[in-house]
Amino acid sequence: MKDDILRHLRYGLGKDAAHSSVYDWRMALSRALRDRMVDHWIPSTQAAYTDNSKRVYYLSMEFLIGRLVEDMASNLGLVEEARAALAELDQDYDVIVKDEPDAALGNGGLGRLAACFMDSLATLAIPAMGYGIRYEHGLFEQDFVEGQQVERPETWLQQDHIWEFERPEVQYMIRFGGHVEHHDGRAHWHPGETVIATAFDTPVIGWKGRWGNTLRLWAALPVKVFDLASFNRGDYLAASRSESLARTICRVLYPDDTTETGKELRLKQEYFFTAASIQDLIRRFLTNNADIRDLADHAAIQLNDTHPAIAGPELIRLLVDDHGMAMAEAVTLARRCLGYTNHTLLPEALERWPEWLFGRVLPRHLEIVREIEAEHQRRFPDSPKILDSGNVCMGELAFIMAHKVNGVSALHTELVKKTVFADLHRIHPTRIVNETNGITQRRWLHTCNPALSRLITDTIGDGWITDLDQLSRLRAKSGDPAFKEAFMGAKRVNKERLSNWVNAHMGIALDPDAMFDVQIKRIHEYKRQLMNVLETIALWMDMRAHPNLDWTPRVKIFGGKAAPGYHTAKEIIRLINDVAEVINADPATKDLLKVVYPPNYNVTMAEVLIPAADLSEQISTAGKEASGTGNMKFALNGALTIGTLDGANVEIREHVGYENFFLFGLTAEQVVERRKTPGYARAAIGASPRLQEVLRLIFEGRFCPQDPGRYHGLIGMLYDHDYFLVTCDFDTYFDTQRRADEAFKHPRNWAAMALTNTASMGFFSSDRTIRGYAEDIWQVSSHPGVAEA
Ligand code: 26V
Repeated sequence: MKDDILRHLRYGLGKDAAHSSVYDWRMALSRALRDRMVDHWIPSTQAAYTDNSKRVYYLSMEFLIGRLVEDMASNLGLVEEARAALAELDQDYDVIVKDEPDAALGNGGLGRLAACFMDSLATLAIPAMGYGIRYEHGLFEQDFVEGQQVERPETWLQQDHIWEFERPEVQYMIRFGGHVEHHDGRAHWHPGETVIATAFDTPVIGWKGRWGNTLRLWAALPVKVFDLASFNRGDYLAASRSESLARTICRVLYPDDTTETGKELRLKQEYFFTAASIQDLIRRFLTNNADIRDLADHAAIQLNDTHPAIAGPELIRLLVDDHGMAMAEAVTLARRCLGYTNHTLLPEALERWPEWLFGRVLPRHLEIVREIEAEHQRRFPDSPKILDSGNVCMGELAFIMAHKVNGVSALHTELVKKTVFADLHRIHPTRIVNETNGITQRRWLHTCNPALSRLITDTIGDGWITDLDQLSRLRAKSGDPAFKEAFMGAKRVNKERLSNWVNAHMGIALDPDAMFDVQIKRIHEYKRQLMNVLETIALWMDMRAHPNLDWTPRVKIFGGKAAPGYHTAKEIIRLINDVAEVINADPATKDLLKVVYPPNYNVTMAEVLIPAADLSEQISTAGKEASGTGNMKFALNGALTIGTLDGANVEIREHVGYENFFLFGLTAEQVVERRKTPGYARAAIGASPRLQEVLRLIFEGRFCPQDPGRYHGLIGMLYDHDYFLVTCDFDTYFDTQRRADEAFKHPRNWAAMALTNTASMGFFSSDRTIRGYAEDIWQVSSHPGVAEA
């Protein structure tokens, strides 16, 4: 390893050891690791090819992979070797891995799930390919200026991204616009513009290198670099038109995960990567197989939400227009290949494209959608429509074109059946299935929490790394004082690590003995960060009013970004920061309460925050959070959850035991009922002197004396349009927090609850989720694996 690092330093980077920066060392280490990855990757790829295995194609607009060096070293079992080699070269492994930028090609849960799935697919040796977009700029970076979110472009590709291999030989023409002619019994699409999709491949190696898959991200190239004829005619814009479309299409990740944008560029991004992926998988199929009618026996295509839902019409287009298949047969074959995962019930996040826009960008696809619609309406006259009120409804399209549709938690799947797809579920009663989300324990325990990981392995061996159910053997230890002490010792190490980080980066001194209470996720009204900050204020007021009570010291930690155009979410961010400033400066509560909101929350920050948490905030309005996956990461790392009966919280609580979970709040059904009661928010506020007091304080400008009216809009909203029922759940939330305070005063008891959480999380491994998809949706099996290189 040492020789390899030095060789890469010299011949890959043109540097000698004496004059190398941390960046140079990181590049050299990464290349040395990459060589070893390739030795597992190529045999896997070859084996899948020679065996003509059925492959999974996971189509996703987002892959939130984060840093890779540690993950790769860990999956290859090379962490200690790399550390030792670098030490001999007078370099610190931990410093070097922290130099890596975080690849943020996703917004949140949906993108991170895709990354966890890639890890599990490789570990389970299921031949698979992830397909997505190689954005030039990932999710924006967040700064706070006077407490307000400011966005800066993210620039991960300004450094060499050495994990990827450019594949200039893999290119597909992607066409847009123009018109369609029908003659010779065929459709002929004459596009208005064309770009080239070209591939960049990143190997994804599973545990101990038993198998390797590929994450293939598409970038766009112009068909003509420059149109000299137009330029010479003086038409300078036309001369670079193709270049400018190619440059914009992969330029930036859309940072808004709720509001329907209706932006043409987003539709083009979706079609661009989907069309390239479908062409690519058909080409791969045809190198090994003669009859396109066998495609479904070799390709399972999974749509990560509706973003790639154009895959249905695109596949049909290729089958009919290029392979001469009859339309009805093509629809049936496409359906046998396709599965669709729904990740949200929020109506504003369900994609709908104005028909005129859709037809302008994809005229042939609009014809095909009409045929799919006509065929479905003929068979099921009372079916909901894909083409509805001048829109193309991508949810209905994905549902009708998939042989299986899945929700991401038990509760969410039931709600999918009862709400968004109730009518389609009646027509196709066996199509909807549940695959509760999961997380990879390799990144979210083994790598991010070395202290706890070591303790677990010393206690039960390392089988849990690929079989998380083995953690249940820790349950017997909940009465073992020595083990509980060691368990809380690991937590303590992580809390100190976080305290040092907060002190260094924000100048706030934390007490590692305080309860670390963490809410990290995108800022959304339905996730109710607002309720958390209101509770923080209420607690602070109580502490000031009764200084001699036996308070449990708390650190309230927030993290998360708001979509740049989401005004209310940005106000909530500002309020948290304003409240933090006032509370952190209060001498009366300085040993009891701190509020910390580090800017630019991302995967890397999560890896530090989650292992250090005592309490995990999962407090969404019931019925709104499809699953959540952060909730699983916290519980796995021994945090207790305070939460509502929403998403996967329901199943987490079943697994860890009701007594080890702080439950509060209205149920999904009660939420629906309560909204029908006129004036429900004013009634809830009227019944809660504590909430009145908190709202009064904010309204009077206690947290922004220089601009006292700053939050009048936000408070007014709570009185009159509290759609997410912050006011209704506030009192029970406050009381439940006090129960958590009480429990935290009994460390041995708390330790037993915390370790029971860890011990009960086997079910929430993404390995289990992927096995579920493989059996219920994809009909694929694990490969025996390749010999270790
Ligand atoms: C929607 C849109 C709408 C148009 C603009 C761009 C864009 C980007 C993403 C989305 C979908 C957001 C859906 C989502 O992220 N759902 C989350 O999925 C997680 C994984 O299943 C789940 O744990 C979370 O509860 C759910 O909110």
